[in-house]
Amino acid sequence: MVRNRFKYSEVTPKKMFLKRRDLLTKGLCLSLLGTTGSFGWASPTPVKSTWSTNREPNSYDDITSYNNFYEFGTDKSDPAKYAHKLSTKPWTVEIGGLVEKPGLYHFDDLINGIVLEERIYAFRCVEGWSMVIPWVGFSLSQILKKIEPKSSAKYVAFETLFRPEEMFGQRYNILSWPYREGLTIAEAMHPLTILSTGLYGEELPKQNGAPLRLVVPWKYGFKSIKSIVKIKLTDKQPQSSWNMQNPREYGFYSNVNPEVDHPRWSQATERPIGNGLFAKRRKTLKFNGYGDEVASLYSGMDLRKYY
Ligand SMILES: Nc1nc2c(c(=O)[nH]1)N[C@H]1C(S)=C(S)[C@@H](COP(=O)(O)O)O[C@H]1N2
Ligand SMILES: [Mo]
Repeated sequence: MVRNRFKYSEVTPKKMFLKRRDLLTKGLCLSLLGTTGSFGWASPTPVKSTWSTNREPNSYDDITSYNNFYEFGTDKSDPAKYAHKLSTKPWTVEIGGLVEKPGLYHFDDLINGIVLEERIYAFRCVEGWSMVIPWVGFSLSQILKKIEPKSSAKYVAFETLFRPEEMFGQRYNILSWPYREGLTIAEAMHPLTILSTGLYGEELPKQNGAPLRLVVPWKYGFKSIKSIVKIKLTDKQPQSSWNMQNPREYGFYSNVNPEVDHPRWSQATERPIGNGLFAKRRKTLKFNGYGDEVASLYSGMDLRKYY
C-alpha cells in the first residue's frame, strides 16, 4: 500500500491542513489522499464539527513524535520508534457486560455506518504539557447506542490489548497491564467524548493509539486510552491502571483542574509542545476549557475529593 502522506514539516501545518480540508470537502479524497481504500480508518470525508476549538493545531510531527504509550517504553520518543511492531489489522473489539448486544466486533463492523468527523481538541497531559490535535473520530455515544446498554449500566470500562511479544513495555511492571480506563455512563455519552481513528485526516498512527483510541478532552491525557480491544459496561466503578499504580496521585475522574494540584506539582499552568524550549506557559483552564459543555456533569460534586 502506498501511503501518500503529506510532509507536514515542509509546509506550515495549518496551511497544509486547510488545503487538505478543502480537498476533502470537494470529495477528491480517496485517490488523492491515499487513505486505506475499503477501510474506514481515517475516512475520506471527515465532517467539520462545531465541537472543535479555533486554536491552531500542533504539527503532525509534534503529535506523532512526542507521545506517552508505556507499552512501547517510557521515553516520549519511544512510541514513535517502536509502535510499528504492533499489528492492527485485523482488529476486533470485545463488547460485553451490561449490554443487550454483546459480542466480538470486527473493527469494520463496529464503525460501519458511522460518519467520521474532524475534531480539533485541546489535549492536556497530567505531567503539564499540552497540545492541540486535529482528531478524526466520532462520538462514543454512537457505539453505545449500537450495543444498547442496559439501564443498570453505570460505567464504561476500556482495555488496551495485552501482547507483550509486540509491546515490550508490558514485560515490565511499570503499570498494571493491560492498560485500563473507565468513565461514568454520563461522561461516555457526552458528545465531546470521542473514539478516534485518525488525525490530520489520515489513519491514526500506531504511536497515537491505532486503530481505535478514546479521547476525553476535558480530562488529563491518561484517561484517553489507546488501542482499545475491550469495552465493558458495568455497575461498579472500573479500575484504571494509573489509579491502581498511585491512587493518591491519579483519581478516577481526573478532570483537568488548575485549582487542584497534583501532590508533587502545580496544575495551574501548562507547557504547550512545539513552540520551542522557551515557549511561554499557558494558564490551564478548568475542564481544559470545556467547562461550558461538561461542568454540569459534576454539579454538586466536591472536585477536590473526586479528583
Ligand atoms: N494504552 C495506553 N494508553 C495511553 C497511555 C499509555 O501509556 N498506554 N498513555 C496515556 C497518557 S499519560 C497520555 S498523555 C496520552 C498521550 O497520547 P498521545 O501520545 O497521542 O499524545 O495517552 C494516554 N493513553
Ligand atoms: Mo499523560
